[in-house]
Amino acid sequence: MTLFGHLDPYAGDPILSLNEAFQTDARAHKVNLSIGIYFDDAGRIPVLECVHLAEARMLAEDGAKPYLPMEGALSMRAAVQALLFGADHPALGSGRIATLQTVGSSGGLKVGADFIRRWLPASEVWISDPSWDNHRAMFEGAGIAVHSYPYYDAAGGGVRFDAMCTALAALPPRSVVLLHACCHNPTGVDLTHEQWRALVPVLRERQLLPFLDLAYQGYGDGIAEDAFAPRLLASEGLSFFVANSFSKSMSVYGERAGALSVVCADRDEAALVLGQLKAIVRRIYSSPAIHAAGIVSRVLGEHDLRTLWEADVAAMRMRILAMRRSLHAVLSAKKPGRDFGYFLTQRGMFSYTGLTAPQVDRLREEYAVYLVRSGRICVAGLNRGNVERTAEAIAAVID
Ligand code: KET
Repeated sequence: MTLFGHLDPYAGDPILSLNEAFQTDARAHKVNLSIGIYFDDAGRIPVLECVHLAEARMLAEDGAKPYLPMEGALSMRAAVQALLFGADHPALGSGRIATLQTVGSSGGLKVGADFIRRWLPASEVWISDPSWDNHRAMFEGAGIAVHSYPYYDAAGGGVRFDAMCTALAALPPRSVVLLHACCHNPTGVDLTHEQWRALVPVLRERQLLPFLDLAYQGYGDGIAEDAFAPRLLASEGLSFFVANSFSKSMSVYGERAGALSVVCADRDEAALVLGQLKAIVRRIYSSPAIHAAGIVSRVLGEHDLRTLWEADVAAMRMRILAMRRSLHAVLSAKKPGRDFGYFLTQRGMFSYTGLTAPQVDRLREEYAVYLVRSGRICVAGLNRGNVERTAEAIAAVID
């Protein structure tokens, strides 16, 4: 009897393992639409100039690298609050937001999940149908039951908003509702401003606890525009969580830069919440990364870097839109009579193509085009050199 012989073999992660498989594919013409990473027109992960300059300034200072506090760097936490809610938002002045720097927004989701398990033990979590695969895994991993609410309308391509509200209105009080603040993953289909506004009374009347995931800020309509949901919920006086990421918006995936903010009833409650979030962090990873904090606080806080960043985010968003138009044009020409309008209306990095798992397998095996088996494509993996070929491959596998 060995100690570990009884382990189940790991089946792999639907996104990360596919991305690993892509790396080992020897075909030169391979196309990676699997993972939510922004690639530039040359197919590279860009190093944004603002990030490069922030790092150069940090190096020039030759600073020591102490442990950060459990809650992360104060400069980053303050900058995150202003970014998410707007510097003038009354919720900032009232001190009712507890924000901590986390290990990516994944860290924020995990810390939030552990907090919910500990302090709201009767609460269960509802995620959209469909959602990012890891949402279910993370909350279940924290010992919380996870359910789903109606979201994507496969027939019409929009949101099943009435069904969603009806389902949420029937939940037990204090249920946690996971909502994508912008650029819904995997569908690219977001709530409109009117729908967000209509959701507020449902959340309030049922005393639900919204948990916003804001991983793609700037890829939808703009940096401030994509923060519409947290700003609205804070203005409406709701209490909620928001986990946000800089992985995509600053192209710093491996730095693990993210944050968790909890909007509370008042300053005293926020202090209580922050204290317990710190206790949770201490038990998982003790404190977050100082390099991530240095990058984010500088890019957000130093005027010249901020200006560069905003221009870069706009350029990344526009390039994705151009790829959406190219994909739409080639597919519409190849398959007349079929409606590919969803490529143009879906927002952010992802499009939900409706491709079936066998079609996805054919794309990978015969055409070296990688996408997750749900039919989600990362549009940011397309560029002027591969978009036509990719569209032709998609056209070839759909009947
Ligand atoms: N939330 C969502 C909705 C999300 O898509 C990701 C990453 C994260 C959180 C995690 O981000 P981070 O701040 O880096 O911890 N999504 C892409 C990569 C992944 O699956 O990890 C993806 O969906 O491809």
